Amino acid sequence: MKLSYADRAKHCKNPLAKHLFQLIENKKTNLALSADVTNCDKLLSLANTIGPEISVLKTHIDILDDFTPSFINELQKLAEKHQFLIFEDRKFADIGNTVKHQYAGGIYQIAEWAHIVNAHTLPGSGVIQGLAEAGKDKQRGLLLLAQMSSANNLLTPDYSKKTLEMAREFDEFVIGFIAQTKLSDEPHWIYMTPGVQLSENKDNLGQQYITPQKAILENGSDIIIVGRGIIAAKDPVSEAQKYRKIAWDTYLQSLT
Ligand code: S5P
Repeated sequence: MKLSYADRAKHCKNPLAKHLFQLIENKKTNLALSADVTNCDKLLSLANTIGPEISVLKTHIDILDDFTPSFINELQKLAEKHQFLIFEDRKFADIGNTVKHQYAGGIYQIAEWAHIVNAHTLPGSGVIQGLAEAGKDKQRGLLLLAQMSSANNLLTPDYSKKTLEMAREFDEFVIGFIAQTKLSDEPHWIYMTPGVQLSENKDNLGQQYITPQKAILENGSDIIIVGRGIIAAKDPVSEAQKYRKIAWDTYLQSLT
């Protein structure tokens, strides 16, 4: 029998992973919003209106045209108000020393505000060690990219398997994976799946979509990440509610 999110919280070494499982269970939402807009006010407005529907809000801070440090304070207030975690989708992919600076410093100071970040394992485990040096004491969590949604990507099954092995070495900081399918039955890993829309679809730049049902029920994902499926809809709030209900009902179905 599949464990509930609440049961899985008990297996986590990383306090943030524990908190996220509990948050999902309490708020009853396994939906993440990918808030890929280029304007701060637009992002804050999405966070405020869709915040009640989600457990995680994913940002690409470097696509904002009008970023100022005060934007972060506003976003943090909304994360507190609506109880969601902030995931900066930075996809770190360099040697440990460089990613440590990219994570902690620069104009974005990501480690100060992003509960979750992600990294490619291509450079080897130094990328995880470098990020852990800047994030572990702040009780942050790292997701490793084990698979991607885009066509012709180079993340082979062997690469995914080695990514899982690397994660196991650093299971106090790594909380799970960006993946299309679950990689193992260890209950503490959190699987977040992007490339999700209501129908199997593609965009014209290589993105490939699967449905929430396929992601959660067939592929064993925990959290679906939805961007344009919600933000490009006529009514993003009601669309988010629709995705939330489908994702939660599918999770409940997966428990039976
Ligand atoms: O494999 C991946 C990994 C990620 S993090 N495929 C992805 O699409 N993403 C991200 O998820 C991507 O950077 C974008 O922010 C989001 C998908 O957006 P959508 O509009 O296609 O739903």
